[in-house]
Amino acid sequence: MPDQAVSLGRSLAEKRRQAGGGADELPTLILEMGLAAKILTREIRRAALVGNLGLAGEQNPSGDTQKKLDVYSNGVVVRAFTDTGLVAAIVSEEMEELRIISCSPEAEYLLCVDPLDGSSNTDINGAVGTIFSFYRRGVSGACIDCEGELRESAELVAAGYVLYGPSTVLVYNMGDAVDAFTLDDDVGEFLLSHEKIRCPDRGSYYSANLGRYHGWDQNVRAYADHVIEPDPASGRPYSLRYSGALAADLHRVLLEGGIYLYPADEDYPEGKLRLLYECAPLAFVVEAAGGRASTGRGRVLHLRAESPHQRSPLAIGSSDEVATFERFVATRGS
Ligand code: AFP
Repeated sequence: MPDQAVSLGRSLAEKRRQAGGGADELPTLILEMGLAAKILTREIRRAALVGNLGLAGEQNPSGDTQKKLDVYSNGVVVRAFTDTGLVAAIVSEEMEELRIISCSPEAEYLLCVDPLDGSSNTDINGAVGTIFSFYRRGVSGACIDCEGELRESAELVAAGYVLYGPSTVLVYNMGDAVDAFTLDDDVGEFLLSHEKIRCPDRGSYYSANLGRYHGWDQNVRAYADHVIEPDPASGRPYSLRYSGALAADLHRVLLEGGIYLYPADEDYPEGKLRLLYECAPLAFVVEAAGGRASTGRGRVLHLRAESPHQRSPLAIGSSDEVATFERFVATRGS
């Protein structure tokens, strides 16, 4: 460990000091997410030994059968943020309705979360994640009206993800820069490992479920054909990387460049991924790192959520790669 290790807590305290102190509670919320991530790290690692793998039996609001770890993770996150007194309501992949937590004036934030992203990977010891975002409420001290509280994505104030892989990494943006903290198991702290991350403008990885190729629009299929067409001058063919966990695939693209795609298809005419707790939070991170996040036809962060589990197509990653995808979508018709 370097002598000058910077913990998540110290880094957040420094950011709060630089912002002049004040009542902004975002650092407290990010720190709380860090605590939830430590608990989830422990549970994910020992799940096979304590009977916590496999199905729980219930379906979530998106129609996916919940894993035991989905249910556990949702419980950990909801309890963590209920206790802060700062969160008015939570939208979670694992809960049908927006959950009202507090109507007090201090409860200024709305949390949108996918507690365990990529849960099909749990039983095979693959990478999984937690994706989160915080919106500041327009009105405080009044009880929440479910639809009215779904803020425009552009009004996000902080977002990030936790990736549970060979190590646990927490990546977040509070509106200034994208930093990553890696959990040091021995110290028990998230320590700064990647500061002010910049997403490369170009990259030669692409990430998509090619099994859905025949359900895509011809323009999307043309793009998928384009990236594997050999053209050494432009770095093609690109290499395919797809794990089934958005947080893991996104992390590669953020650090090494490339593009992650989940376009609309015959089964998912609006796209499969959920706007509030998958697309928008990652768009907020990637754009702050100089990348781009698009539906194929416009910025993800310009979308307004009309319902908690609204879906959206997503193309995210290096700015040039996503711009090329948008050109295919725009010029080839659909
Ligand atoms: P959940 O496990 O949270 O439902 O997330 C899975 C996911 O939304 C995203 O993480 C993956 O990239 C994508 O779906 C995988 O979908 P396919 O199985 O259709 O490729």
